[in-house]
Amino acid sequence: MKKYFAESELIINSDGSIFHLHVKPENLADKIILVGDPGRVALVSSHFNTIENEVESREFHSVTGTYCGKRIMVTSTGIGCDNIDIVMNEIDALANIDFETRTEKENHRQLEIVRIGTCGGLQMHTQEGTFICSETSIGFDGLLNFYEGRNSVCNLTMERALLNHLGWTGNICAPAPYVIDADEELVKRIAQNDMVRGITVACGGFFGPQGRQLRIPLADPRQNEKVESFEFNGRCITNYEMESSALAGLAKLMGHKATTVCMVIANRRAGKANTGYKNHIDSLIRLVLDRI
Ligand code: R1P
Ligand code: URA
Repeated sequence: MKKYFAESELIINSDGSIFHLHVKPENLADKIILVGDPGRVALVSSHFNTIENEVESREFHSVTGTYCGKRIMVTSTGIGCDNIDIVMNEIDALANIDFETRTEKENHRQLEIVRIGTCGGLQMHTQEGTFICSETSIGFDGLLNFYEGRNSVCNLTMERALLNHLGWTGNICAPAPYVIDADEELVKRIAQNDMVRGITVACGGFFGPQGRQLRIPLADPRQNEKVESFEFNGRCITNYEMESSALAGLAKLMGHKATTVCMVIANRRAGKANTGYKNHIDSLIRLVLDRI
């Protein structure tokens, strides 16, 4: 018998839309662009040729439309992996659960999801303005550990190598970092030859978890030095942001294709940041719209 999703587990608003996003099943597109900043939704949808739906609730702002004949939905997630848990579960429910019967649909619908964000660069070749496509994401956030299939989708050898390299024990590594490879075909198509293909660490915070110390000391003052020097099969960690791990992990568990592309706005090695990035991120948006 098919599993029935109770009202408390799958919350549907009275207008038939999903609880947080307020999107209805008919407005979900197969191609989805996620952005952190709700203001970035207007930038993405300004390139759309037609718009069929626009809805806003809390930090979640969604626009569905078409770009060069492709039906795309752009949604803002706000900051952090906790919000990615909400957005991924709700878009997957919109795609794969029948809201009338509250049961899973017969045929799986696969979505293609690209997150466009900003990040901190960790290597000399990831200076401000560089576009990085995450081939692999490392979660310092712990979210995926709450899902049963975590070990079946993670790169456990790389996880162990990273933990040994960091030398973390006790509270700082509980839960341990998880390592997830993005969809290979999607990375190839989105990154092409003009983006760095990187290993991205997604952190559960912008300051301490990214080794940024202001007034209070860090548990591991050498964190960034260790993260920057980690090597696995000739690859190094390129950037820090705050969502790509949960996105890559949940997409794998749910059977969707996903990756993250970010523009570097701060290079941690050089100690430099650029807050005037709004125009340059538009070039990244155009590349993704053409390639998704
Ligand atoms: C922190 O400033 C935020 O910027 C990055 C981080 O992942 C975090 O969400 O991405 P967005 O620019 O997409 O928000
Ligand atoms: N976003 C992050 O999460 N970190 C940075 O350093 C810059 C943008």
